[in-house]
Amino acid sequence: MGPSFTHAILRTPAPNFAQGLTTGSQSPDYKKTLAQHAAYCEALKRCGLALTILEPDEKHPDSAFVEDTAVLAGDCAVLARPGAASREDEVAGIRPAIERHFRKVHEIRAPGTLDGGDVCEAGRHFFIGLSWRTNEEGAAQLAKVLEREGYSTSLVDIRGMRGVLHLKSWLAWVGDECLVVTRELAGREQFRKFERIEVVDNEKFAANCVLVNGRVLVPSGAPGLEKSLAKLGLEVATLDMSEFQKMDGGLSCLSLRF
Ligand code: CIR
Repeated sequence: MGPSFTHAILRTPAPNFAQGLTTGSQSPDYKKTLAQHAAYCEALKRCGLALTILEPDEKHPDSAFVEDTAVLAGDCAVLARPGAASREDEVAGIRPAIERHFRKVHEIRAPGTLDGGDVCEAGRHFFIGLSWRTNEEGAAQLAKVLEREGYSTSLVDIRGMRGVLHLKSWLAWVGDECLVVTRELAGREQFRKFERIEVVDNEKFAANCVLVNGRVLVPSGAPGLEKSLAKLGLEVATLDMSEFQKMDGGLSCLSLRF
């Protein structure tokens, strides 16, 4: 079992979406980006969520990746402090929507940095990634808030690893005690108590999948993972994420779910 969500916050990609940060060399097509975003919104609605879709923000080409701006835990929200300078002010843009829904709103403060993509909820436990975006101070501030709220936390250092932006690029929780994880991370001590579905190397991008009200949203092109999830009795819905992947973004990054 996983959490039951009623809402999600998203932001429509701006026309200059292709000017965001990326390690890739292919430029996303804007029309296709919008179509994929619309399909993603529809998928969330089919999972029973009411959506708040914020206006495109051309000042911040990466702002469709709303997940990086906050961490949500029960009735408590923590505004993040993104580690990339070009994304820092995205938090001011998400704050009103968060404050509308959450009574308790905390924030990560300098010199801490933290991207929501580095934070993976797994029931009453949170894995917090240390990455080139999330530093030790940011992770410690978040852990303190979460522990006060009754969650346990553990740190997962991914700083020395090639080809991974955020912890959740390579890790997802799909309910109960089960994680989806890449080969590189599967052996980490922090995941020892969990059942692990390891994605094969050519489906690595699909480790960023999302459990929403009993259904797992998976990027298309990962038949192996789809099969493994189906074996666990999980319903799977696939979504074409190609244009977001060109900007190093995964499926989870496009929404804040609560
Ligand atoms: C960035 O580099 O910040 C964006 N282009 C992609 C962010 C993806 N977010 C995520 O994985 N949580």
